[in-house]
Order: sequence, then C-alpha cells, then structure tokens
Amino acid sequence: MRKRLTKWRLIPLLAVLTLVLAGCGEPFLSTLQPAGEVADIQYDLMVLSTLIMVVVIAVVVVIFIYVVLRFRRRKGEENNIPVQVEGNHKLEIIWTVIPILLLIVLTVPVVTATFKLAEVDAIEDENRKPEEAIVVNVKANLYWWEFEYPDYGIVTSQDLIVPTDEKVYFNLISSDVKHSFWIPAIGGKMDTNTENVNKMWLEFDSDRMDQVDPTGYFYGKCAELCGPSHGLMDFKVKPLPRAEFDQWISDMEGAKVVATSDVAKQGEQLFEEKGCIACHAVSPTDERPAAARTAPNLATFGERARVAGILEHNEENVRAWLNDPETLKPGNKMTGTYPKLSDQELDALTEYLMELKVSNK
Ligand code: HEC
Ligand SMILES: [Cu+2]
Repeated sequence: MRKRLTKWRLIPLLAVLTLVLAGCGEPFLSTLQPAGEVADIQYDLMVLSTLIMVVVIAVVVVIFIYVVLRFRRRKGEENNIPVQVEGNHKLEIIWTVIPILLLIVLTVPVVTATFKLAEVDAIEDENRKPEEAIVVNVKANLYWWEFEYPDYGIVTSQDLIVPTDEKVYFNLISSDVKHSFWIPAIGGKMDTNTENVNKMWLEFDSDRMDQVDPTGYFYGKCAELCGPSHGLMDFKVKPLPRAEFDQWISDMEGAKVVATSDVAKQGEQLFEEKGCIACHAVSPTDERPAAARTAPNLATFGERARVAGILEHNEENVRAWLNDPETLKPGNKMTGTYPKLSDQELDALTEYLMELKVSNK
C-alpha cells in the first residue's frame, strides 16, 4: 500500500511538467504550428519519422511483453530447459527486410525535401525580379542580427521585415563565431558561418498570419550555442502583404531621420560626442561594407519590437540598456565602449533614439 502511494506522488510532478511544457506552444514560436511552406515540409517529415518510431517501439514492446509472459519460469517447471534455437532464417530475413523498408519510406521524402529546400538558384539568377522574389543578406553577430536588402541598398537590424506569399531568399553569414538562423514557425534552421555563405528560402503564408504575436511578429532565434548571451540572441519577424512591404521599402529608401524636440536634438549631439555614431548607423542606406557595420543599424529603432532584441520596447528599458548593457546581456560588444552616462544624458539619448522611425511620415 505504501509503495503504491509513493508512485502516485509522481502525478503532481508530471502535472506541473505538462503545464510548463504547454507554454512552449505559442503559435508565433512553435515548429508544431507551421505557418509557411518550408515549415510545412519540415513538420510533415517530423510527423512521419515520429510515427515510424512509435510504431517500431509499440511492436517491439508488445512482442517483448508477450515473450516475457509466455516464456516465464512457471511453478513446478524450474528444471525444464526449453528448446534451444540457434538461428532461424525466416525470422532473420523478416527483421532485416522490415528496417530496410522503413528506411526507404523515410529516405524518399527526406531526400526529396532536402533538394526542394535547397532550391536557391534564383539568388544568382540575373533575371530575378526583386518584386517577385526578394533576397535578404543575414549577418549574425554576438548577440544581434543584421538584415540587408541588397536589391534596394538598405540595411536594418533585429527586426526582419518580409513580404508574404512569395519566396524570400536568404544569404547567411556570421561576423564572429558560428550562429544559426531559425524562425521556428516558418522554417530553418541553418548555420551562419564566417568562411562561407549558406543559402536558404522561406515562405510566409498570408492565410496563417493570424499566428503572429499581439504586436504582429513571429519570433526568431539563434540556434547554435555561441556564448554567454546565446539565449538572448533573439530577433523578430514581421511579414507584410506585398503592397505594405513595398511601402516599407520606399519609406526606408527615403528615410531622413531628424530630431524634433530640443531634448532629442541634445540626444543627437550626444550620439556623436559619445562615439555612438562610430558603431551605429542611423540611416537605412548605410553604404559601409558589411564588415564595417559592427553594431545594429538604429534607423528604425523607435519602431522596433524590442530593445536589444529582448526587452520590451519602452523608454525605461532603453535607459536601462544604455546605463548598463552588461547586466542585461552578458558579454555583449557594446559594454564599456563609451563613458558612463549621466541621468540627463540618458534622458536625451533615449528621447532621440525613440524618435528614430521611418514610417508614418
Ligand atoms: C563599440 C561599438 C558600440 C558603441 C560605441 C556603442 N554601441 Fe550600442 N551597440 C553595439 C552593439 C554591438 C550592440 C548590440 C548588442 C547586443 O544586442 O548584443 C549595440 C546595441 C545598442 C542598442 C540596442 C539596439 C537594438 O536594435 O535594439 C542601442 C539602443 C544602442 N546600442 C545605443 C547606443 C548608444 C546610445 C551609444 C552611445 C552612448 C552606443 N550604443 C555605443 C555597439 C556599440
Ligand atoms: Cu547563439
């Protein structure tokens, strides 16, 4: 009786685990709720392989239980030696052929999908029309992301903006160590390396754009352990219908950010005096080569989903970040590169940064 009770004690533990794991199922961050063609293909492969595994395990367990019960030592038969079998052709053929068949069932769709997902010739295609299939150069850095649109000569960071219902092609590189580009609900992941360019495509299905979070974003992640703040290396993805995307592109192309209020003007001046401008561009048409762009482009900072990819986007958090980035993101590359800021300087810089927007003007 006691023993039985001990076993029941596991139930609350399992219940808590269920609750906690249920939190992993947000539709803007879940591989199990695909929202595009690539994610669909990857999801189907997962379901297929899981099904095969479950069937194999079930069959093995059933046979195992049957054998244990059927051939157990019975009372009064302790000294019986059962028939000793050495080799059985029929059985051996069966348990060799079945795995081969299962592997074929698994291989055909996997290989087909692999080739399909690797179709990126369009990136090099001279006749490619950017208005039909866009290319984004992704540069991963400790611990932030840059997105360059080479067709339009514009650069942004942390928030990836893409059109829906068409293939979006990605060139992936890293500026320091190996990272990995992953948008769980849309597809991936693929490594970003320093020594070569990896290529992939994704598609954002407009029918499933209701899966975004309340502010209109899917969540992206670094999926390769890269340092102490790897878990904080997030980015956000906003899919827009083509017309709105085109509008965003033309806003970006024509963006001329000017500080309006006096405090913001002061902030703008501090931005130069404190050396922020040496790392951060504030114009989306940043013409420096990729290697020279060592910090997030801040042209759209005022309309970002997050501060530094992780904090809720409000003035308090901008201040907190500028005051002490190290506590918020250990090991980041901004810590200690500028003198300690006074309260008044923090206010001015925050006001200036929050005014950096390209749309609605
Ligand atoms: C040595 C280069 C460097 C200097 C100087 C620098 N930063 Fe940064 N900054 C970075 C890097 C790198 C990041 C990305 C950190 C991360 O997320 O890991 C960053 C992140 C930020 C962010 C968050 C960006 C986002 O998209 O959410 C803001 C805001 C910012 N810096 C403002 C400033 C201001 C204001 C100054 C001047 C007082 C400054 N930075 C000085 C390199 C620099
Ligand atoms: Cu990482």
